[in-house]
Amino acid sequence: MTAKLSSAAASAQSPRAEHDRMANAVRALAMDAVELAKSGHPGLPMGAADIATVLFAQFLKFDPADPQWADRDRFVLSAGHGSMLIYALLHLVGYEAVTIDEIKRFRQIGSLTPGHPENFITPGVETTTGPLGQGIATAVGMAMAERHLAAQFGKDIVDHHTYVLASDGDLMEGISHESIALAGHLKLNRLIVLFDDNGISIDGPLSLADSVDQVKRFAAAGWNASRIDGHDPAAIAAAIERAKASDRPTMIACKTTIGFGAPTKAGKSSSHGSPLGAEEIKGAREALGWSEAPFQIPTDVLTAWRAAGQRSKNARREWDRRLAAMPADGRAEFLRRMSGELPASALDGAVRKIKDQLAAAPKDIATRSSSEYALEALCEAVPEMVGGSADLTGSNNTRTKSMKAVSAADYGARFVHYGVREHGMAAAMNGMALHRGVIPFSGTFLVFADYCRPAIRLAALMGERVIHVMTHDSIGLGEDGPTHQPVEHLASLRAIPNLNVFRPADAVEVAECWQLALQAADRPSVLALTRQNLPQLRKAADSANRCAAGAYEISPAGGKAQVSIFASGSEVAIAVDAQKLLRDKGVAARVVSVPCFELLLESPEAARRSMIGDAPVKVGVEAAIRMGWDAIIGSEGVFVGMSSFGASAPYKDLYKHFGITPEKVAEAALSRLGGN
Ligand SMILES: Cc1ncc(C[n+]2csc(CCOP(=O)(O)OP(=O)(O)O)c2C)c(N)n1
Repeated sequence: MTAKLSSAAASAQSPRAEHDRMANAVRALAMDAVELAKSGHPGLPMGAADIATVLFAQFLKFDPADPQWADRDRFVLSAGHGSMLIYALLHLVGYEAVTIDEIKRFRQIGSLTPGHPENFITPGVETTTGPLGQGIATAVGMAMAERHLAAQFGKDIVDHHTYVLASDGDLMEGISHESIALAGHLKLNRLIVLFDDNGISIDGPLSLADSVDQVKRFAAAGWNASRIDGHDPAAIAAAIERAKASDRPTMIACKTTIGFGAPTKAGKSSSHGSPLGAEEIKGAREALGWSEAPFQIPTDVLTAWRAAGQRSKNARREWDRRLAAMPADGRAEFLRRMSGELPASALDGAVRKIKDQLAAAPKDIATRSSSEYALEALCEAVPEMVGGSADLTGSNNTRTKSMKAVSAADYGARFVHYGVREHGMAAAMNGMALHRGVIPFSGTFLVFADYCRPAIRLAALMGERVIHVMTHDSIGLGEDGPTHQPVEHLASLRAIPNLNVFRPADAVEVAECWQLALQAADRPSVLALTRQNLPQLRKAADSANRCAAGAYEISPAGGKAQVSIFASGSEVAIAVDAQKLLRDKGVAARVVSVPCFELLLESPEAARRSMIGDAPVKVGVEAAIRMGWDAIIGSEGVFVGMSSFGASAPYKDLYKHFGITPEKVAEAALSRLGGN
């Protein structure tokens, strides 16, 4: 415990003493804020304070006056429970919004210092973290976006690092495996992971549950990896220097003591996640030589930290100069992409062209193929779109003809082979979106949404524009059987707030849903698409985006409707056929296509009511479970769909077997009508 020796009196001039006092300021703020809040995690900030101090005071390139500076280094606190570490740092380096009062309001309603870091609340926080493993996986996407944009716009304008502070928990999570493998494969040498190697988690010593040699594990994935003393500032600085010069990503295992400085709790899980208590804090102050009152930072320490905050001013000015010296079009394009603003007229033009072509020559193809057809035009119009697939490229149809594969030799390419790594892919997409300058879209089977879910949930929470193409969206995929046939997935995705789940019915709806997904700058989208062919139901060249309301009448009753049939995706065509059968029986039915529940349920009440209508019988048709449909058809509505897992057979047989046919829909409507 070298920091123990430090005190103002010891040797205020020596760099080591200055480092210790700066790090101790972080420790003190962390233990005092957790104490005041009566909850939180002091152990990690106290243990990792030396690592963070070296990083922020000597290496990290940032401008507290402009947290969004495009070429800043990104810092991801993957172990989000240690949030007081980043709040202390942001306050100390001079992020104006993160005042000492905000530190005192740690974990209180409306504060800038919530329990876990939230990028949409606190300036300087790059991504929401808390679910372990997500941060490091998100950082991989940030590092990918950095390399991609550097390749496209040049290193004069994009040239920064992504630093991650990761804990034992982050590295035990399975997602870390996917992410470090991808980063190693792509040789993301601007990615530097500082592993807070304290050997402690909640249950106690790591030895209870883990014996992985993390250095060997990262090395096996193609990283530089080394072990250092995480309380030795010179060793930390030297390791970061080496990392910056590397041609591969780097992991530095920094051996630390959790709760460093706490007299009885240091090195123990008791310092991990609860206030230390008054006695322990008193002892820690003595051990660290920190005599200040809670939340007091002595002038010399604050001055040193504020100077660290101004360290990148020159780099910032030079970058501004280089940006100004760029050719005007390149500069405008770079700034547009980083702002997240779409090339609106190019996008509108592309969608119009797709719809005109479909009106002229309708396509009875699978919606996954319609999506590929749309993407050919969309990706040309929107150059920030970067596609990908988790090893299902030929099935997801997310690669357009002109897209080359991203590799260590070609970061400027626009298609990512994520490998069989759905979770790592979804988190990397979050990182790309958070970095800005890229709109990531990617593919897997809808049933594997479960493998992506924690990252999709975070995208929704953060309000990030990532677009998941999820094909093979029902029993309609056929022979692969129930392991591959999603049944509950639409409902479970619709349960995530701030996520648009699109299930387009034909090629025209696909183009419209793609447009809506791209335009939703503050939420992620899922496009659920079919494997099987579907008829193109929309033959007219509508200029309006009819899917924008979430639902619309695709086939009117031609009089007062006795039955309203609501359906999504592949079942809309079934509903339209059922409508004909009903008409033959003298029953007027209307068919409403519901490509997006969320947009329908968010629309103004009058519009929603009129779309749902007042036909005495309401029928919902979707080859999935009923959950969620009652919001449209009511609890008395008739639902034709799935109530069990699927089965393995040709898809037409499955639709018959499970009773999702025009005849069954008509029958269900008639029997309810008769019963009324
Ligand atoms: C996915 C996930 N599972 C569980 C948790 C609850 N949790 C918070 S911290 C932690 C482990 C703490 O160990 P470590 O990561 O080594 O952090 P340290 O004890 O060093 O602060 C756990 C299980 C979580 N945040 N995320």
